[in-house]
Amino acid sequence: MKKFNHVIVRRPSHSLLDGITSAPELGKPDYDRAIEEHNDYIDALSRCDVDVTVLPALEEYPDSCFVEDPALITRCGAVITNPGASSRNGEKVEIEPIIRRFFDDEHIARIEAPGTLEGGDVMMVGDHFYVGRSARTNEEGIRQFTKILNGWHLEVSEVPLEKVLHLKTGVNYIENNNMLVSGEFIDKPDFADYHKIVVPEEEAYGANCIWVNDTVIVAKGYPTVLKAVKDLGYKTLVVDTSEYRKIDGGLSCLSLRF
Ligand code: CIR
Repeated sequence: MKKFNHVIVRRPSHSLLDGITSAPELGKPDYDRAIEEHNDYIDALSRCDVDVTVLPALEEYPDSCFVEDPALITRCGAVITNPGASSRNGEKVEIEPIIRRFFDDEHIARIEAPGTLEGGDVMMVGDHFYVGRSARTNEEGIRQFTKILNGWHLEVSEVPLEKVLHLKTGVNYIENNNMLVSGEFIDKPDFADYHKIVVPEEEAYGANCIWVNDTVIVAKGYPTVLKAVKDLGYKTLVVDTSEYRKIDGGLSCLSLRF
């Protein structure tokens, strides 16, 4: 099934080494390796029947390669978010002109202060959007987001987060009613009706897979996840994201898919 036509990615900057991290014990990302991994990521996406827009690096924003966070794109329109991390907030200004290449004024909405929201907290399941209430996405951001999406006849429901950074850090929908769940999401009633692939604790990072037009891209080094996805009959591609993991990033954060 072809659902996505476009993907937007942004090249990692040298300042990536100063990206926000909750795991300093993993060390700083290696820039050259991060570039190689980014090339492989673009290559994998290019094999999924989408056109890929590659944006230049932004040195002033260390986390700006995580292009999923400053915008959220639906089949009805785009939302420029208001990132809750202060060092990332200006990324919304940088992404807007790119979104304008694809959507006119009537189909672009914005989350305004005091509302905050980051795209990593939004998971699309058809026309239903789960939004995580997190350290980055607040109640007012969710209120505005719900109003915007309801205006486009799309549904929204809130999922409170307890431990992880973003909703999709721990739960990801790979179509056909299949959902990868780890940690705090395994028993959440919100996801009771899906076919759940329960990701073991030691592979929790691997729960962040992306479905792109019938191919599931899986992070390198998570064999249980890879096998479970393959067993469901999906085509898979594996991409190493080791350098992005060091600053809490993963496969979904590195692109906007629509
Ligand atoms: C941050 O803390 O904002 C970045 N270091 C990682 C962002 C990951 N984005 C995502 O999960 N959508």
